[in-house]
Amino acid sequence: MEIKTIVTTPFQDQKTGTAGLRKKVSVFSQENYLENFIQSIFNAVPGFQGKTIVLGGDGRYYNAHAIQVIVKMAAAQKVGRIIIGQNGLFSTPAASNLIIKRKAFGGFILSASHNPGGKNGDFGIKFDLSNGGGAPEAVTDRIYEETKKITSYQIADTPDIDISQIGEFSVGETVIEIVDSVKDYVEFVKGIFDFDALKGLVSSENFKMRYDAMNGSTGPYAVRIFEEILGAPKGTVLRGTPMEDFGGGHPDPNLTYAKELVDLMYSDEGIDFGCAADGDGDRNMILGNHFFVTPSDSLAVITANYEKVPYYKGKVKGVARSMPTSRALDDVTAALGLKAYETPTGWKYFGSLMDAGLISFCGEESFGTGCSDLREKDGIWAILYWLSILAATGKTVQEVVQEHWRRYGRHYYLRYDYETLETEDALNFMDYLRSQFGKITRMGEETVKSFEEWNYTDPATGEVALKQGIIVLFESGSRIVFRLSGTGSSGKTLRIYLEKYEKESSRLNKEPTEVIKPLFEGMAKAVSLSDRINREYPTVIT
Ligand code: G16
Repeated sequence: MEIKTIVTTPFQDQKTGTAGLRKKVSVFSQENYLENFIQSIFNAVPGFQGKTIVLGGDGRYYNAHAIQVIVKMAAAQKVGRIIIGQNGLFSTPAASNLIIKRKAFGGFILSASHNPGGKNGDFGIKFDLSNGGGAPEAVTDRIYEETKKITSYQIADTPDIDISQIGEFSVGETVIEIVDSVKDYVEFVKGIFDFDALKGLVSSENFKMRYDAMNGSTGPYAVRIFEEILGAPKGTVLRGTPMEDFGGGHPDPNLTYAKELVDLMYSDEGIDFGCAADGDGDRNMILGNHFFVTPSDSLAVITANYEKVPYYKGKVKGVARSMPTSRALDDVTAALGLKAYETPTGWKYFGSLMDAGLISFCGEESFGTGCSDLREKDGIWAILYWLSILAATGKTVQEVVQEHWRRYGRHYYLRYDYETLETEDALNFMDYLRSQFGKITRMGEETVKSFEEWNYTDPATGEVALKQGIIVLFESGSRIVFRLSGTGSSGKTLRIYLEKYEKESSRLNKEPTEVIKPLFEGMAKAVSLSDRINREYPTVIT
């Protein structure tokens, strides 16, 4: 097998964001763009030779091509073994599980997660380390440095491989192992949850659930777990076929993009439990009948009920949330005497806390929840966890959450996203906010207690991440966070996270929009939001 060295020139825009490199397919399909990035990973992270790696993705457009390129480039590096999901499919948590289980050196996850797919959509690559989690910033910075100075890459001159059949064969010195994408992940969740108890609930005639796979990677996982193993009727899994363009949809499980599921849950069909996962299966949404659980509340409820999942009984010592995630979790950790950690946005920041044994659960307001048994967030894990709570308590989703609010109070919470802003407007706005630290003392009815930049020091590694968001804390306990997204593929996305705490029992069941509105309006006026970002309305409110 001949190994070719191809001369190339660097691209200047291969800096990874919150979760890997995400770009439009048209950007990735420029000559040598993908190859440069992959070679930069090999250059920045020595030691691939002879080792095992995991490779797969969410089935979006460009995955099939990228897999062939990565196989040939990995063969050129004399990687020992490449474990590939059949047809190239792995959900992100399933890939993380395999990296850990097979003690792999790392993994390439091909996904732009919840971003739209197809020829005109996004593609992405995330490099995970041997702990099964996204490479930390120290590593991604090294990769970025390599992308800026790369002059050539190596690639094996060999035909494309067949990834449609389970089995093993070789490309040069590299063994290719095509595996059932679902099997190991099913074993993983079976090791955590009581499948007999879950079967009792899920297969019961009195319980109806729907799982929206959004035509992403989790369809086959959900069919196997919910329909085939737990006995839910056929048709429980909606949009279960993975598609290159996610059926033209936006595979993000929230009230806007999983609208059909939401409509079903708010109809008179009498569905008890609704859930969805995103394109690569790491995000999740939980719904009850006529009821939506915010991701921040979901994390708090999961933590508050950890003794209901026998596997976690007595095991949970600490829990983490990303900074913008509501502080509902903090009430629970304080009451249960658990250690609480606050990290920057992005799952990779939880990894070191897990590696240090500090946390068992973690979550983000962006529909991410997970556990330290993996290093990626995990939609199906969260869904099985919720089903376990329902099975153990015999309560509905709504009853579980409302009981939680009565005990701990409710953190009303909304996130306003302003997508594809002009980069200059967005950056200027953040600088303007900085210029107002200590100057703005009131926003509408609220009195400002503090207004500052949030910087982070990892308690396990001492690593520092600066400027991870701007926080306005009010005397009332309300809070607003501003930050720019690190996952967008064009322009800038401004996220504004608004939170208001309520303990008074008569005010626990209000509409979040109604409760948050004055907080938003007071802020918008105080900082002249629309004028500064040149945008009247948010693109999405979640
Ligand atoms: C967004 C979310 C983050 C999340 C990240 C990656 O980042 O706000 O909480 O960690 O996406 O999520 P996924 O892997 O599901 O794409 P950002 O920087 O756009 O806010």
